[in-house]
Amino acid sequence: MKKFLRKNAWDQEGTFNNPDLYWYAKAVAEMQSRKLDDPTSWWFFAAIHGENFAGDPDGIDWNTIKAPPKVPTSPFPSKDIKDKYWNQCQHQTWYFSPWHRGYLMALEIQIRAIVIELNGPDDWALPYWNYFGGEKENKIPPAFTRPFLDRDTPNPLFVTERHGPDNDGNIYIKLFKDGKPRVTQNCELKTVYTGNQNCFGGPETDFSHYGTIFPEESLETNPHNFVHNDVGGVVKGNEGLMSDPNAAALDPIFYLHHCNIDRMWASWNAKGNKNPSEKKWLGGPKEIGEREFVMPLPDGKEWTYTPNDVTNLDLLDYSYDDLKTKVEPAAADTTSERLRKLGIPVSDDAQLTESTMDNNEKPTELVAANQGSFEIKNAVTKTTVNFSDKGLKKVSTSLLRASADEIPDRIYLVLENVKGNINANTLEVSVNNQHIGFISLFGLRNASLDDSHGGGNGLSFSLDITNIIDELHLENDLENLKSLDVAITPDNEILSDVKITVGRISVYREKQ
Ligand SMILES: [Cu+2]
Repeated sequence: MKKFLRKNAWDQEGTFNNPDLYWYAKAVAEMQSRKLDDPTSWWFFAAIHGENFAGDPDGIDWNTIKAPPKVPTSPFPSKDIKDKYWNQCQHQTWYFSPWHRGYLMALEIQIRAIVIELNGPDDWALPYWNYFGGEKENKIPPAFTRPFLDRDTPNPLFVTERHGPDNDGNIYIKLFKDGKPRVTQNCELKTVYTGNQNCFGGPETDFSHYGTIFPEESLETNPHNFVHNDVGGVVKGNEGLMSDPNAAALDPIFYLHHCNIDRMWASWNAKGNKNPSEKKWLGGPKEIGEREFVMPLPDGKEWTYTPNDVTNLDLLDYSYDDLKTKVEPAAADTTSERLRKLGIPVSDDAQLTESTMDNNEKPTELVAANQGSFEIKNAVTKTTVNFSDKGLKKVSTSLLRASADEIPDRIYLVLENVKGNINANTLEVSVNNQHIGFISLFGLRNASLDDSHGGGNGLSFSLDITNIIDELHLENDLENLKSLDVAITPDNEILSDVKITVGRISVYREKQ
C-alpha cells in the first residue's frame, strides 16, 4: 500500500512556498466553487461535521456568515442525503478520535484527487499544525492569514471570522496565561483510553454529537477544545467560525488542527498505550443499532467505517513525519513521586504494579458539594464546597493508611452541568486561592440545548485537586477541614445577553 506522509505546516515558514499548503489552497478553492448539495464540495464537508442552517438562534447562522468564506445557502441536498451525512461529529465521547480520523481521511482523499486533476503532486497529504512546535509555531501559519493567494486571486484559506485568544485578530494558541500552563500536551501522559477521570480518549457513550462529560485533560478537552476557541474567539458576542462546532469545519485551519490532534492520538499509541477493546467501541454506534459513520468519496461512492477500521496507523495509507510530543516535566506527576512527597518510601516505579496504577474502572464517591446552582459573573465568582463528615473521614483515612500497596484516593473537583449560550470562553478555577486549572467551554452552547444528545444537561468538567488535598494532609490541616473555597474567573467578558451557570460543584474521591 502506498503511504502518504503528513508533514508540519510550518515547513518553509508556513507560507505558500510549502507545497502542501499551496496545493491545499488550490484544491480548497475548487471545493469552494462546488454547490452545497455536492458531497465533494467544501460546504457539504463542513456540514458533515455540523451545520446550522435553520437551527438555534444563538448559533452561527450559515445564511449570514460574513464572506469570506462565501457560503452558498442552496441547493439543499435531499432529506435522505442530509440525514445520512450531515451533523455527524462526535464530541464528549470515546468516539471523538476515531470519528475525526475517518473524517480527515475522507477530506484528504478528496483534496488529493483535486490536486492530481490540477497537475499537482500525486502524493499530496494533509499537513498538521503543531502549535506545540516551539518559537513561533503556536501562531497560525502565515498562508492562512493573507487575503490573496496570487496577485488577484482571493486566498481560499483566509477567513474573516477568526478572532484569536485575545479577540483582537491575532491568531495564535495561548499556551500560557500569566505563566500558568493553559494549553498542554499533558493528555499524552495518560495511560488509559476510557473509563476514569484521568483518561485520554473520553467517556464511553452511544452516538454522541454532543455529550456531557469532559474528563480532565483528555485529548479532546485539552488541547482540542482550547485550540478551537483560541482560533475562533468572539467579538461583541459574535463567535468566530472555529468557536462553534456547527461552523468550525468551514475554516480551512480546522483540518490542520484536527490533523495535529490525530497525530497526538498516533503518538499516544506509539508509546504503547492501548485503544479500547470493547465491541461497542470497535464496532462504533452501529454496533448498538445507531447511526453509522459514513463519508462521501470523490467517485460518488460512500465509505462507512468503524473505529476498528481506523485504529491502527500501520494499516492505513498515511503516516506522520514526526510523532514526538513533548510534555512539560512539571506535569509528570507519577504515583511514585506522589508517594515520595507523602513521605512513603518507594524504591522505584517498578514497585507499583500495573493494576494499582491504572485499572479502568475505579469506584468514585461524592465527598463534598456546594449549595447548588449559581451563575458565573464577570471578575470572580466564589462558592464554598462543604465536606460531609463521612466523606472527609474516608479521604483522610485513605491518606493516613497510605503505603506503596495502598495508594491513597485521588480527589477531583467537578463542575457539574455547566450550561450557557456561548462556547468562546475559558474559566480559570482556583481552590483555596491556588490555581488548579483552566476549562474551555467549546461545545457548551449545543450541549445546553434541550434537543442535544446530552438532553440539555450541559457539560461537566473534572479537575484533579489531589495535590491540594495531599498538602493539607501534610500540614495536618485535613482533619479540621470543613470546606474548600472555589473561585471561578472567566477569560472573556460575559455580555448582558450571555448566561453561564454551574449546576453544582462537587468533590469526588476515586479509590486507587
Ligand atoms: Cu474539533
